[in-house]
Amino acid sequence: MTTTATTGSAGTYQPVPEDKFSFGLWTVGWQAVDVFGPATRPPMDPAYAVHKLAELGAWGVTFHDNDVFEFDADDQARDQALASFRKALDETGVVVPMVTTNLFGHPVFKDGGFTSNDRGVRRFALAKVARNLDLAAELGAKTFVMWGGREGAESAFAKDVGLALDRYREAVNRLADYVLEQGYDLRFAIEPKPNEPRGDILLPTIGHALAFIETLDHPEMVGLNPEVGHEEMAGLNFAAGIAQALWHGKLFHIDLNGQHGPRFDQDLRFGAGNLRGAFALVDLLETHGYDGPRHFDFKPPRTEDEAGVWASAAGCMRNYLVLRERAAAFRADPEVQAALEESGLGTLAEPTLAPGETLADVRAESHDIDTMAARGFGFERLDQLAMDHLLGIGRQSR
Ligand SMILES: [Mn+2]
Repeated sequence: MTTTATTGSAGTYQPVPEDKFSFGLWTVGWQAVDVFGPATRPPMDPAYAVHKLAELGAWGVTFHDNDVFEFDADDQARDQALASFRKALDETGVVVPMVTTNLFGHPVFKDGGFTSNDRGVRRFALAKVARNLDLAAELGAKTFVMWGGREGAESAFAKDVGLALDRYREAVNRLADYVLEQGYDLRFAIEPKPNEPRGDILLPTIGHALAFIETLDHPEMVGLNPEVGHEEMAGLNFAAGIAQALWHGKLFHIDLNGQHGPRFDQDLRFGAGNLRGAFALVDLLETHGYDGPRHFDFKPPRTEDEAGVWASAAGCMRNYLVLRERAAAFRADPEVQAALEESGLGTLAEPTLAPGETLADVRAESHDIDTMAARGFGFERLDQLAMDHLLGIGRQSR
């Protein structure tokens, strides 16, 4: 490792492996092809990306199968590409916490993988994922992400959503069976997204995916990999969605990036876009026991050369560390603690009925409605304190 774990990152915003920052190969390696124009950057060798990420202080790297070897690679080409990648992992100490499969790039997947209307495509998709599960287990990954970007439709009449969900469930069930048969220490994480590339994607939000997971044969093996931008594209509050995912015990992994509200998937670096949302998210992750990877799934904009790519990647980690520091200062501030007390938040932990009480007891008591109705909760003051801390205005200067 080029960074030292002993100095820690406090005050310097220099990431260390203990911060558990990880990046997809497809993020820094994105050649910036978009709908309106070709690549603006040359391809990046995965081994080179691993070395550069290690220099920046990253702990882990993640990938789709075809980020490392071509879709049509023969066994020899696949082995060669993997050998080069593994060598870089060994040389740097960078780990592979998560692996995922590309079921969206090749034209064969134009109507999806697990839910294509073509049964042959569905069978091929399962085979491709199973082979990639073997690789994930070999590399020590603990999480296997499923982003079904092409699982969906452009028109209501192209897809029977119920039948498609049957096939989605069948696929996840069979793959979970395979993981159990092989004895792999792997869990699945479904990544919701409302649209793009399909007009409408199946399992579009955290809520849809949570409900789907409960219908599986092995729901305990399947959780979520929510992405900031994907929920915000749907106009939803990401931190609130993450709080519910944590409440269900389903936050297996997370994709951190930035987004300016409902529009195309921007994949900005973490902290760009909705900064207040990012602050709330970091505060939540750091105070509610999430100990998984802090994984960045962003795309350095098309305007950037390679130096800009690394600046963007470094910015993701720096912004997380700054927000983590600000969130800790917010929580430690006595004025904040007083405002939290005034807000009544602490009493939300108290069951509404005391042990042994019944609804009849509640109905029989006299309720002081006028006093309760007149009460202020002080949420604006609390939120302004949060804003002050986010803006770096300490207690002393207030
Ligand atoms: Mn995205």
